Amino acid sequence: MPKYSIDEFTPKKEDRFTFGLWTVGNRGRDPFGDVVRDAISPTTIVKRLSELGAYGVNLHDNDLGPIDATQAEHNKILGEFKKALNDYGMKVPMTTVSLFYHPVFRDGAFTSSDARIRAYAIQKTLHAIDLGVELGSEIFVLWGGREGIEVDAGKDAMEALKWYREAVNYLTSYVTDRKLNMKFALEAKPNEPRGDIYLPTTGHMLAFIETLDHPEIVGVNPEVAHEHMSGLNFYHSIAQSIDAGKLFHIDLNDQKPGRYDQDLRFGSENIKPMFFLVKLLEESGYSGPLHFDAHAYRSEDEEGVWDFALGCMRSYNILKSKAKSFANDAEVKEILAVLAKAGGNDEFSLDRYSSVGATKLKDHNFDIEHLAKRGYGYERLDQLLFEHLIGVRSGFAVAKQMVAAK
Ligand code: GCO
Ligand code: MN
Ligand code: MN
Repeated sequence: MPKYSIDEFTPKKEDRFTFGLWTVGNRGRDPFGDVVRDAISPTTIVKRLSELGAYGVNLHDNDLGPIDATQAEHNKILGEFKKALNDYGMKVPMTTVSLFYHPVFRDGAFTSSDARIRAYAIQKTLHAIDLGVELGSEIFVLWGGREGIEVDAGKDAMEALKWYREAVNYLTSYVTDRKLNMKFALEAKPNEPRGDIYLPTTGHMLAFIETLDHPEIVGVNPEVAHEHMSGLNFYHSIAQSIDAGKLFHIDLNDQKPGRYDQDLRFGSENIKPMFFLVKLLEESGYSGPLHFDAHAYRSEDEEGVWDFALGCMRSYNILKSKAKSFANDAEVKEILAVLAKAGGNDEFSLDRYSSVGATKLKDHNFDIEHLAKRGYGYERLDQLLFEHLIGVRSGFAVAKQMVAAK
């Protein structure tokens, strides 16, 4: 018996859902305890995710095979993996590189104080880019997990940024020189595993990108958990990324405030913020992959892992449907229309400066006492949103209202 009936929220390939091999493959190891689940082979992951309705899988260079695999071992693993992708109609839209797991990266990769390690990190990334190209990926994620410090006395932050920039410039030059169809997406995180990580938020990344040699092929890969760790509003970070034309990829998951990086099932904690996120992604026409960088609770066995994966995708589709019904709710529309009308017209053409306009604006007498008195109606609007999300105001109630409003 299927656990969930087939309904409008059942994931489909067209939904563009992807998971990292490392996400469903997470074995539950944490700093206090060992693995709790057996390894699941990449080919099984491809098969099971495809059956659940996912579009593809993403991977680090070392997710497929160990860092010290021989060429023959590597070819064998890659061959089996490609066959599974083909058999189950799965894509690999994004590839990334592990610059954090091996002890050689204990003081960072692109920002290691050791020039040999900085060079090795670039070499490892060049090979990972080649692997991504071979698998058909068009996005390469750079997550600088170890690019940071515990001891600022040991590393000059200006110097570290310079090394970081040199590395990204080297990689983008490689891609343009070899005419590879690959763009980069930089992923920020404020801390963990380092005490402090350089370029800690998506906003920092966006500013950094403008200082690069090839900014046109570099964007961001914001992660819900990471922005929430910084206490930021993820929806706002995504709006700014889209506004800058830089939302190349996204890491969906969830996070309780003030905790370590939890990478929880999408929608499991912050329902309202995730509602606005999904609404924005859908309404803005974002067409990249919807990637889940999350993992099942440590309490779960393998069955729980597939429940987790299906849950991520269903929750996205449920929020997508809620976003539509909220936008179409007659009462919500009315409140928004009243709000827009009460806001007056743009009689000063603020979208465009002119000298005459500035003189007119300077001379105008605003009745700020009157303006200061108005209320905005946000209480009622937010309560309607709550009722939508909780499910007491959907379907029938909204349809009835829409009829009444005609
Ligand atoms: C984290 C990170 C990682 C990266 C991934 C890609 O949870 O700390 O998000 O999961 O996204 O390793 O490099
Ligand atoms: Mn994370
Ligand atoms: Mn991530």
